[in-house]
Amino acid sequence: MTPQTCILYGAPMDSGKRRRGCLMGPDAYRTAGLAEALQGLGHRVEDRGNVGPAAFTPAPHARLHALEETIAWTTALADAAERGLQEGVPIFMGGDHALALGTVLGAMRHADAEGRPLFVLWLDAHSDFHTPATTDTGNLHGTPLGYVTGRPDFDGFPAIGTPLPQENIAIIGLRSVDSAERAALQETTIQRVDMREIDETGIARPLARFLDRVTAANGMLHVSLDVDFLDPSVAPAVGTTVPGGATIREAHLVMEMLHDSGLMTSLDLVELNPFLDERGRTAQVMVDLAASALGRRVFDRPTRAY
Ligand code: B3U
Ligand code: MN
Ligand code: MN
Repeated sequence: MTPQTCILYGAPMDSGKRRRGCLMGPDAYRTAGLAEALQGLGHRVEDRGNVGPAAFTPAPHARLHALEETIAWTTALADAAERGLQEGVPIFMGGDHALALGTVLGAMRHADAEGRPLFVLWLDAHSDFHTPATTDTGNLHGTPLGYVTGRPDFDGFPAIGTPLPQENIAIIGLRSVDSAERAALQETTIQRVDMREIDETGIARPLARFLDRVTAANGMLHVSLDVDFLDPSVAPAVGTTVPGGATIREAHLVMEMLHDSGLMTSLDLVELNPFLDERGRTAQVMVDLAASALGRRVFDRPTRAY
């Protein structure tokens, strides 16, 4: 296995939704031994501490929750992602999924500078394809894919330049999509893989189809792993549990295929809410999944019981 430089950033962002607790995520990953797990695989690991939002002035908003704070995080995280990608594989320890407004933007800037296309793999029960105008909840963690693909109404957010092409995105694990998102998604070429398709064909086939496209384009690949991609029975520490999610086995297979492909250039670990966890088990599952994405093999994973 080729050793890599893994650069850990804590992103204790909690502004993407109302239910609090994701700000404890980075320390839960540290406590569960993310750095040590990656070091144990032979990688160089640097924990750069936590990113913080740029300066902001909160203002009341009729519909959107914590808009100014979310914009401030977006600015800071885009910079961190862009810098991290120049030096290694940045891994963002979230924080809620609104952090991907920034990390994907930073990855887009980096890919642009490299003259390579960026692809995004979104592992999630939700499609996160809202805009600030379509969200029912006002929770901006439901909007990052809308933002990076250039959908309208992201006033105040950093300009995204050239939008991420829809055909460079796959969302795997879908089982909770709002009607406005569904209508918008159906007009796109985003590869949408719901739990039914996974049940019918297995998870490897649609993932391989996507990874083949990344390889053919010599693309960079940002992976955004939402805790709720997993079934709540194995990953309870998330505010938006949706039954019927991926199993531990399916999730590890995804991560192992990502590693085998050699394509992943950056990673988000999002929506872990340690306040809702059971003795750290969800944090440990997420650490194990990250380790699989960075080369841990099944025969050297006898470490712990869930
Ligand atoms: N689509 C809903 C629910 C949701 C999206 N992302 C998460 N939950 N984690 C919304 O609020 O936009
Ligand atoms: Mn999400
Ligand atoms: Mn989700």
